[in-house]
Amino acid sequence: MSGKIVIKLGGSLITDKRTENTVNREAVDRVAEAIAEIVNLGYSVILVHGAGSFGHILAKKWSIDDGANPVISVKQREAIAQIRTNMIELCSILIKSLEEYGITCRSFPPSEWATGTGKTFEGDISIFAKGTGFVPVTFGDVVDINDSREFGILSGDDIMLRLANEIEGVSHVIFLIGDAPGIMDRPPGREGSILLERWSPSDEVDSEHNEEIDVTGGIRLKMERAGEIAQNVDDVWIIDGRSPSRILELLNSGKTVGTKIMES
Ligand code: IP8
Repeated sequence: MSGKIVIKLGGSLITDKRTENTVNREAVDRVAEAIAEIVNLGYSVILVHGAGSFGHILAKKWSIDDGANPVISVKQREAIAQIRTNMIELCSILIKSLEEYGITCRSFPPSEWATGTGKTFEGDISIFAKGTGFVPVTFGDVVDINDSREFGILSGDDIMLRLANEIEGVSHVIFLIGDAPGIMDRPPGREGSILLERWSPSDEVDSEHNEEIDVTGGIRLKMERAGEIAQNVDDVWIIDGRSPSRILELLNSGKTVGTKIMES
């Protein structure tokens, strides 16, 4: 089998979003096992992961997404160094788990290859298409900005869009989330909420998932970027990462439990 798959592991899946620097090892190991199976089937996989409690809590506390603030700049610089260290640590936990399943990975921290935030950030995306024999892994991060803001938060969702659009031959783009089976018609957990099996950017939904601690926009940004990716890629899905075997089911049968994102 062949094909290129870009997968994002949401921060709310791989960490406990409410407690600083707390990894959800069980979720990481389960996803790593499924990814190893996909790689062993012959697919080439590119991984992106979110920050969860390794990034959002400190970023919110020191308003890192608003850029440099002279009143608290010393504290902001300390927080940036800490967040970058945290993100490298989270990435290495994921990589270690993948290595235990026999998968070789290489980490590409955005603070080293990207500048600017949002979907027009600058950086050489082609580094993710070059290597063979390893799975490239990157993540949402604090990056430098070449204007008066000086720094900001680059979300893994924006990186997903650029990877999906600029790397040739991407067949599937999958966003794994940690709190629902896919996009729900109303906030997950609210009584009567149901899974939307298909969603297009022209459909209105009242879907908020755990947003209050997220500096980059939570499920809304994911949906927006997934909708943009669906203009170019046929198989774009938001799936429950707590059941990662659904990715394999999707690859084998063309369908699974989750939300398929449609072109608008
Ligand atoms: O969780 C955010 O990335 P995301 C990155 O992919 C930081 O949106 C450092 C908060």
